[in-house]
Amino acid sequence: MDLRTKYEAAKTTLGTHNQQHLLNFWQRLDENQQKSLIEQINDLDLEKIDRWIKDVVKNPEPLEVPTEFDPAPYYPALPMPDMEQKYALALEKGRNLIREGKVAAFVVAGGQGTRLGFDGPKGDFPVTAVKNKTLFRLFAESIIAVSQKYNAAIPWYIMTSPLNHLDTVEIFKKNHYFGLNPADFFIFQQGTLPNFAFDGEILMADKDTIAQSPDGHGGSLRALYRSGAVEDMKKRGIEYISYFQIDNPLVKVIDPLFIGLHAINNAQMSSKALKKNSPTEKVGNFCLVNDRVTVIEYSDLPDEQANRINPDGSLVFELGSIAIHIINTDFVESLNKEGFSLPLHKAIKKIAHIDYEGNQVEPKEPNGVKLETFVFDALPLAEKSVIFETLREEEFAPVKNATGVDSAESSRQLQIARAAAWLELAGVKIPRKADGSLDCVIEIAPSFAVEKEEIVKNKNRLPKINPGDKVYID
Ligand code: UD2
Repeated sequence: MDLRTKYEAAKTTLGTHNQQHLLNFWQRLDENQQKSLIEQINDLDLEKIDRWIKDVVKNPEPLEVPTEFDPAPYYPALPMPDMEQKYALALEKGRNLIREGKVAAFVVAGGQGTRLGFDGPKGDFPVTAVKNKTLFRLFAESIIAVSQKYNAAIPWYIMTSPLNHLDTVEIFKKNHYFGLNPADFFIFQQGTLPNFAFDGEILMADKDTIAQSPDGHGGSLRALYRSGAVEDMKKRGIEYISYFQIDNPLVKVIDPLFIGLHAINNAQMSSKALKKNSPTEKVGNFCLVNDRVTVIEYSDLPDEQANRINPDGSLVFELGSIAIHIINTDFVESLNKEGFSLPLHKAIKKIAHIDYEGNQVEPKEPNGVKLETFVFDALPLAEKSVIFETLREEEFAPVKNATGVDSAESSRQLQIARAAAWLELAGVKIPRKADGSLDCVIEIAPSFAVEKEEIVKNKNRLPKINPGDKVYID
């Protein structure tokens, strides 16, 4: 089909879906721009988009919130005495699966990091307390450490988005993959979804470019499949995907106990959870809806439910999601083969675009809708799903904001506190000020320990720490 014919066909189709304005500047585009725009238009599923506009973009209450739900059962961070044997079995199982090369690491790193105010992929943000290692370097070193410990390859899959893909590839190349074997490194892009004005018109970012944004971390489930990552995993014999976010330097990238609990329960997708620090903390809540594990967003959990208290004083809905999952490769494959879809969440945003005259508009107020899918919405699609509690001080120190809560500084303090707690376990005296706060800065390299048990094992190699010291242990 020549370009003219393609244009005519697109014009007719767009006309029937009230989106003909996408071609407003056709005459002013050169041939390459015209080709690119036609490709973008042909990639739009306009039938689906019509439904999204009606059901989500223009609908003030797009998502149905379940009305009947219970708290979800979970495995506590520390086993009750009657469960100790099960935990021991699970740990052994997890370790064996890693040893057998059946586990891969997977980070979602397609987000924009706008809140952090960092210009570049968030993975390139320096986070550690002494060496200022970036998130990418820290995770790479953790993967290498686990891989050496178990004498097994642990491939690392990284999802980016069109916003940061090329920069991310460049960072890894420039840094020689931070010591990883490039053969065990697989990077791919997530999908995008068009941005809408409130009336449902698709916005144009430029005369030849449709305004689009990444399709949310839920897009990872499709992108893993479409990119060939799942096929690559199957070739390697990877059965379990250890999913984490780019923003949490304390995450146990590969956690044998979590993997083992998931595996011995024959689960398809499992989650780590934290006890919330307040009834309305801004994290998703783990619930059971129709017997399936479901995350209900904090904004959707009615206050009277959020505040419900058990007889022992604990919260009924006490568990929050911190976006750490184990997902079976087979589960991702079967979702895609069955043509699954996740609910679309809408975010009302300021979206830069061009107007009908082609002038750039930088809105001061929200002017449109971005759509996203969330990975935890796949949990109810799993027949079996395990929740494993982890401890905040052990595994959660996200870097999200420039200052204050969940900032680089708060994360750094939490990283130092965990390092200090690990050393204290091994009998090291940690200098503290009169008010009890730490009087030293400590960073433990993943090559030295990725779990506290390794610190205890390497006791004899630990330094003495004096007040005011800055110590890097590797
Ligand atoms: C997420 C969870 C929240 C809690 C918290 C823990 C949602 C809606 N909320 O909040 O419940 O678990 O994390 O830290 O998820 N990403 C992509 N592509 C996208 C969008 C995001 O790869 O299109 C990645 C992003 O790079 C990051 C992660 O997903 O690694 C989380 O994204 P976020 O910063 O938007 O999530 P947040 O902090 O709102």
